[in-house]
Amino acid sequence: VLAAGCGGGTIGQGAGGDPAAPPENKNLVLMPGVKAEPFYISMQCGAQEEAANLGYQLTTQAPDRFEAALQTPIVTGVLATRPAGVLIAPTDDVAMANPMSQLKDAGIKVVEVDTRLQDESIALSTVSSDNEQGGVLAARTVAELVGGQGEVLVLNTKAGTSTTDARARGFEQEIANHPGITYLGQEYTENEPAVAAQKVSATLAAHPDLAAVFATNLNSGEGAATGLRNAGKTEQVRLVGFDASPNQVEDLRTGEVSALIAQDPATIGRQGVQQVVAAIEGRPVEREIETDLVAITQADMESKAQYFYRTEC
Ligand code: T6T
Repeated sequence: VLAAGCGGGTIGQGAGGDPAAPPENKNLVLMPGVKAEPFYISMQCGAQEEAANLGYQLTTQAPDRFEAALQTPIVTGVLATRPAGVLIAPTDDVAMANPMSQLKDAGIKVVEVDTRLQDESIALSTVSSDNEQGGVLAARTVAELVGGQGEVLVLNTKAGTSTTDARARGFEQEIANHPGITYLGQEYTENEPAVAAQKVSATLAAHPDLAAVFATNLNSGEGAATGLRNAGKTEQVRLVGFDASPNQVEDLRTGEVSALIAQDPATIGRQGVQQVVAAIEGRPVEREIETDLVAITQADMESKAQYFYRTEC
């Protein structure tokens, strides 16, 4: 199999090659979990900037929905173009192992950004927030907002999403330390805002005294806010959401959201590029890199505007 983009020169580069000789293939591909979504757009901005700094070209390819069945053919297509390295947010912690291992077997350097596989032998590095700790932080924030009393729901996205599973796990562990809180368990939204809104309505019908909702990501948070608005319950129910999209930030400003746990996706993108380039150039790579999380409330939102996500670079 010939490597595309290696016209006339040496094919091998990076680890195992001559570290003094610059690699000829300087193409990187970023594969976010879903297209046109502020978390991943912000990640792309950071990644593009860092790739340009380091003299690499970075393109982005993402599925229309956060779904392994849609991301798999994208990975297969990228494989055929033989980039030197990829940054990928696997949409399922098991189903994406097979397509990603094909990248690795082809000698392409693989770095995970945001989400990860259960199989730790495929990616060289994983750059993400401490999602479990983020769930703990969300639980403490919820407990404080409701004065340690009342019924609480978690809106998760899709089982098999490593990040949101970890957030829900951290939340469940911490909320158990608050005996006045009745934990209603978690509902899955399939990462669709409309499903999130509908799960909130259904929960309110069964639990009219619902005190709080923790939404484990952007789409479930935006959908939960819609569900509360539709039911006229934004004053009664405290909503804490992961991420900081423009809609989420606007809902925080109006008080319909009580707190946001923002990530630092631009830094995830930048660090991901640094790691994949280190691998390509035969330098040491860090297996795990953790980026910041910050809780934002209406009271401190003006001083934390640098954490708001972007919709363009
Ligand atoms: O919360 C982020 C990301 O961390 C998660 O893995 C999937 O959902 C988001 O992209 C937000 O929609």
